[in-house]
Amino acid sequence: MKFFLRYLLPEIIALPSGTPTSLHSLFSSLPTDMESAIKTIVTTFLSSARGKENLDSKTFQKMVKSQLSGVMEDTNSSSAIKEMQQGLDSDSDGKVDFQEYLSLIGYIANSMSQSKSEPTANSS
Ligand SMILES: [Ca+2]
Repeated sequence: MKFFLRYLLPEIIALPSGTPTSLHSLFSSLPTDMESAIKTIVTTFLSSARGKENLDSKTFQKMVKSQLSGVMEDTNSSSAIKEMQQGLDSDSDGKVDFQEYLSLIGYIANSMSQSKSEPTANSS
């Protein structure tokens, strides 16, 4: 499970090459909940993409249906997922790359935080 750190870190933060990174040893001990969550987000993308850089339409459909049906409505509707994919597709190549996938995660996280912090108006 260490490989993806090596794979991603140089792109996210430019570490001087050859620097032994303390971040690297982070995952040799038990990960925290947050680390596990981030790891899951990354590995879900990587395993869905199966070695490719993008999720094609079909793969994205499958991933959303199998992974996000608990937090999102309409995951049983292929056209709704297609529509969402088009909304995420910032470079309009018809596929979902890692950044676009992260936008989806961000969107979901944002929705979750709002639904938790906003008092339910009708309940008072
Ligand atoms: Ca794209």
